Amino acid sequence: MAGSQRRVRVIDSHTGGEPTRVVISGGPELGTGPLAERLERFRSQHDSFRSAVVNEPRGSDVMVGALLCEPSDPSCAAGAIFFNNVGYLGMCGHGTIGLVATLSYTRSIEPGMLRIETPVGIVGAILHESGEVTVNNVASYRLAANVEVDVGAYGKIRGDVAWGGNWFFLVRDHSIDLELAKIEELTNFTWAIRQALHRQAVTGAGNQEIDHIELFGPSSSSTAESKNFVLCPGKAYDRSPCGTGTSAKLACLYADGKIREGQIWRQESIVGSIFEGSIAVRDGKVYPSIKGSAFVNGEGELVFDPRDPFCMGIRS
Ligand code: PYC
Repeated sequence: MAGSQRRVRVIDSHTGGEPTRVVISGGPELGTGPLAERLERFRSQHDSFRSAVVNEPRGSDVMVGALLCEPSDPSCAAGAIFFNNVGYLGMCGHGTIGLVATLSYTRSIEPGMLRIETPVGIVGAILHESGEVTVNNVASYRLAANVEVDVGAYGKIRGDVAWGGNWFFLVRDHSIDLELAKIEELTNFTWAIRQALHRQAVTGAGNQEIDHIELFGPSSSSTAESKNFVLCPGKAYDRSPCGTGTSAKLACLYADGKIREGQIWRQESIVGSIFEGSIAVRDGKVYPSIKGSAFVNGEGELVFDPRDPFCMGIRS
């Protein structure tokens, strides 16, 4: 029977508590061309593979997958398509840090600079001698400030719509403490905001759905400027400070004149992990950099047994 079982080699890591499962080999054949096109092939022809890798019983709602791909741009060391329990991510900051730590673990890269192709563009990364990783993200911007949404029983809530590689609704004004003990309340509140945005047709550019909701509050650590809670598209919360969410925050801070080029912004997550963010401005565009650490915590083969009724994951 072992001969008919498909095997998929993966390396697991976590970045500030948020897991990344990198598919090293055994993934679907997506052909060549830009990663945005290969992502569409992944979505339309191999979506069950996504579910098999990250959903229960092999994964969990919080697991983020990264399919390691041959880049179409020869200047890139690697390409990656990120995915989660319900679909695909344009970019993923914690996942890119996890990917770089994984490539270092497999000795595919040495400390220094590299470029990584993603479906939303090429991002830069620096693997520091310390093992920390800086991600130089895609250009990020605030699309709309102080947008009011009617969130039913929660009343009217105001927030900014911003792009950091994914679409975010960023809320400062709310009354829930950002504490792990309040996870259920935070999840219900942010899920209600997401549904309200959908009902009221508040979207990102080109009518793209805003599928990440980010709340801010004071940091519990004297070493961070702010703490966040980020609700991801599949209703799991980000254990890390969210690389693309911190990028969206940096773009809003810049738009408000609250951060200058090179200034450090430390973003604490709901579990207490910290990313160090800063921005560079080129041709009027804001390019965030996010520095953090990831640790490899697992390595192995996923076994796809055709007799297993849940072989391709439990899909909601
Ligand atoms: O770090 O960008 C991020 C991210 C997105 C979703 C989960 N993490």
